[in-house]
Amino acid sequence: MKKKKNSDAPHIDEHVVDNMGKVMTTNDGVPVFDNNNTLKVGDRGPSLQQDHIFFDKLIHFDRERIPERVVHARGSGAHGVFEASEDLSSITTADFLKKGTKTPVFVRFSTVAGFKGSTDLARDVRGFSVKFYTQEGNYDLVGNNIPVFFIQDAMNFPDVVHAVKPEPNNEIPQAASAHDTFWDFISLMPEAAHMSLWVMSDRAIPRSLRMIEGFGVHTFKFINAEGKSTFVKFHWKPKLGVHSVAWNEAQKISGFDADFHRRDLWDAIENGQFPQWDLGVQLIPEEDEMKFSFDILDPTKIIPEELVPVKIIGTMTLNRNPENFFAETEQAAFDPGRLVPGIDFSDDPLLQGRIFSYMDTQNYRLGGPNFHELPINRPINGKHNNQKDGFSRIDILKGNTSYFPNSQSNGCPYQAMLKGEVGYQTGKQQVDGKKVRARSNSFADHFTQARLFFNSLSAEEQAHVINAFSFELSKVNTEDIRKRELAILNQVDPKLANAIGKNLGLKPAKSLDPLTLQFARQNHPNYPIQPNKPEVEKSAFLSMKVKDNDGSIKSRKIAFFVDDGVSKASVDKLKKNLEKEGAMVVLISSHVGKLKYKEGGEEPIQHTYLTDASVLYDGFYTPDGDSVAKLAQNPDYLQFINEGYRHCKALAFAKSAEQLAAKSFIEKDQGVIFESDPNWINNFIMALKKHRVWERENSRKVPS
Ligand code: HDE
Repeated sequence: MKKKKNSDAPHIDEHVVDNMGKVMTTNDGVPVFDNNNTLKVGDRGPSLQQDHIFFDKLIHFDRERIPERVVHARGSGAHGVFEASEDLSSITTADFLKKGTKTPVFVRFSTVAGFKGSTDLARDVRGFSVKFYTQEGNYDLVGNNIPVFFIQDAMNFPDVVHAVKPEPNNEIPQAASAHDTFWDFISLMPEAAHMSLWVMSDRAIPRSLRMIEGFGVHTFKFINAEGKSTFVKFHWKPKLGVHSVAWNEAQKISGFDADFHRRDLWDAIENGQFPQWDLGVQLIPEEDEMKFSFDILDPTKIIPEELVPVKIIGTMTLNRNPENFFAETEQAAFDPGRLVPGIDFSDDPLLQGRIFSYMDTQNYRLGGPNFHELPINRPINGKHNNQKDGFSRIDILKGNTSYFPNSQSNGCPYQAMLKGEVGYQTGKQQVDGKKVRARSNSFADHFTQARLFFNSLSAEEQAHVINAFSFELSKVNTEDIRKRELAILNQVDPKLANAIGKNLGLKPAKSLDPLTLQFARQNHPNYPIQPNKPEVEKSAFLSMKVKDNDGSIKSRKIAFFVDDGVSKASVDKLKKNLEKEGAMVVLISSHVGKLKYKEGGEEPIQHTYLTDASVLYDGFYTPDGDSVAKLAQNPDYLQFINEGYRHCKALAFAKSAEQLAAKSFIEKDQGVIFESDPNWINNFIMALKKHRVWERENSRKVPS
């Protein structure tokens, strides 16, 4: 497919270099005659120090790596466009939010804990960073796929990161929270209870980056033309729905394809299946700041959508893969401090700390203060100021002034206010108080919303949370840590704590561990306090369970088990119906090369029982043909279908292949579909739309 240029972002396109048909040169543009041999004294003699061409090549190579991000090191990016759909003019002056405005964007998704080369399917939060190249400068919405955070104050951030990262003595484990130091920290910080439930839920093991929600997490402010503020929470809602894999599956995907999410995003965009999200906002008038049972400045709290509905204000479409991973995805610098007129910070103490950290980290990671000039970071409307010099300066400033005020350049660049223009305006806010290092009492309820989250999940999702906690805490070596965490979970919900306790051989304590209490009282001396009565006990928006008559199979991957002699008619019949719904069919055979059809004719094939595994697919079909007899003898095939069944996926069998189900551990249910069933194609599609037959999970854990 021919690459589409993103004409919306010419500042990036103009830097794309095409080597096609060009002679190789040094970095100074000198044509290279021989790129195979260093300069030597005789063809068997020592090399010469005057080989400037060789040094030019090696010196660059020696410096190819830059420091990876200290968190969110592993990421995947894509370009796209955001189109605003609502009139928000009474609430914000933000130009890019004016109805009908189209703004180019670059998005980077990431995991948090793992190193740059770690697996995509780690149990972890996903970063969801969006850079809007607006006409009023760049705006970065640097969020996550989980709406709350572990900690309330930025001061604890390096600690929570050190705790989750590989332990410092042996640098084990990679991209995993299932170890002592993480749970040591979490079990001493009751404020982490809410987020820890989200990370132990299926949200932390997405099926695809195209199927995650995004949240700004903190409360921000919209500012209107009169300078009036409205509090705002940002939400990204994926058009494909929110879906996850099973934990057993996630662990196997990490082995079969550590790039599973990166590949999925790349392939979808290359195939023209552009992922889309609606951008939604929860708007809270300034006067309502203190109206809720929780504090809207506390980043460990959500505002349930039942209290403040999410209003959709636009749609983002990702439609172009980067040309070059390093130049774009790796060098992209996001910063929650990068705001445009009409948007402002709230006083959330976690957000306040972030305002400093990102610019600082980027100055270090990207080698100095000129990272704004890299094509991926450049504002589309240009930048004009008196800042100059520094490592790797790209812009060439004209004239003899680089100060303000000046008369020599007619006072330019001028301040917006001097010509009656509106630049960035901070929302007016009355601030009055003593300087203190302290935490507000309104931040001291740590369990009510953790309970709200757990109560809002389906029975299957709750079971997954219990299993995830049991897995992680079983990997913890220190029993005191397990006990402390169980005591925290007992405050959230005894059902949850007892179920996990059973798996750990421990009875959860009734009250918090004295050590946990000691740490909590450092922030809230009268801890625990009596929490306010919550407005809602359940929120319908927190569960990922697919509702009846909902769901889609667009871009889902369905494996067809074939071999030489398979019936083309049988393959084509289902393939046509699945493709009509937007799904992708992949043929899997015993060899690559050409597949021979029973009816004659051949088809190129690239996937085999050797290269692939059930965990890489959403559903399965075994068509008719002479291939059925071969599959009956193929243990890899049987493993495929057993594992697909164990992971609660839909499986369909053509008539002559129905007997193969009997050779496996598969039992008939609503996700196991036989061609002899009436309406089988429709039933298969319906089962795929449900994403998983989770009900199968507990009763049918089959060997695979
Ligand atoms: Fe970040 N975070 N963070 N963070 N964060 C970084 O910035 C930091 C927090 C988030 O795709 C770093 O350029 C502090 C919350 C994303 O490039 C660093 C605190 C949320 C990304 C940093 C937080 C995030 C980062 C590392 C607490 C969700 C990836 C490299 C005060 C709303 C951006 C970099 C990308 C990256 C600091 C907390 C999201 C070190 C100090 C809460 C998505 O600056």
